[in-house]
Amino acid sequence: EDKVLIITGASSGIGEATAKKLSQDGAKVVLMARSEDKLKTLKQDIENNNGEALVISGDVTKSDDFKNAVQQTVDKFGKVDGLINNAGLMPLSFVEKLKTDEWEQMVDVNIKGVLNGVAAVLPELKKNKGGDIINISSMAAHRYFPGGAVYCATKSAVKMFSEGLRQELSPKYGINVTSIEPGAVDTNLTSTITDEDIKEKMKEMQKMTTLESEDIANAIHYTLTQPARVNINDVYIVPTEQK
Ligand code: NJP
Repeated sequence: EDKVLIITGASSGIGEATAKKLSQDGAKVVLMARSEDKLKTLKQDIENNNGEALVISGDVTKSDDFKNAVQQTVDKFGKVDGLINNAGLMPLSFVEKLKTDEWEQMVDVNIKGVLNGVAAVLPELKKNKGGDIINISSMAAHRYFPGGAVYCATKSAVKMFSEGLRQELSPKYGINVTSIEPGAVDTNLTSTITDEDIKEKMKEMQKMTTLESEDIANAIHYTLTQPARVNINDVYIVPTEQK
């Protein structure tokens, strides 16, 4: 498909796998994250497989970075068809440890990052009279897990914001909105955890067979390739071993 799609957090994990999957199917992918070197390597890889990609070094917590990303996308490809709000952090900890800087980071990236993205891209999607917004929420939007009080709260916010967006935008502008809610996926997401108690608990979890980033990329691809009349509201996808 000939869609132009901005993917945040494209420098690793789910974002990287999604960029590869969508570009293999003909989408022009705009790779946004802070690690420019990793994005350049990914762009090369995509181009080696006959795909097209644009690298945007940017921080989703900065609304100007997002506005710049949208402008650069329009300059290069002439339009924006969709946004995959995937960038996220998960520095889990128990609330009583009061790791307030980490709470703030999660609120900034996981929630404000999504809002910044929608604000930047919406004028373009309205102009096109259609498009796709895919927000990566989590299984954590449905249930608490140890150390996840703040993370779960941010992902619940993303899920509910997605539903509000869908109801406001889908009937009026034909902009389809989806919340993707994965269980455990084998990525670098746990690398931001500083709480030693949680790191111990994570070792237990890591014995479980998890999903691969490609499984989520496939779900995103499915969502994006439905006819315009179909809105996939939520994709709740977990490893078979996860309760
Ligand atoms: O994690 P990881 P995932 N501005 O760490 C980027 C959700 N999820 O692929 O800026 C811009 O490999 C960072 O890039 P960089 C999860 O909550 C996951 O698992 O270069 N980008 C990197 O590319 C998250 O929303 C699981 O450091 C920023 C990316 O985010 C999404 O899946 C389960 C940024 C993180 O890649 C992708 O995470 C679940 C910023 N300020 C939901 N800060 C799971 N893995 O189990 C970070 O339910 N990034």
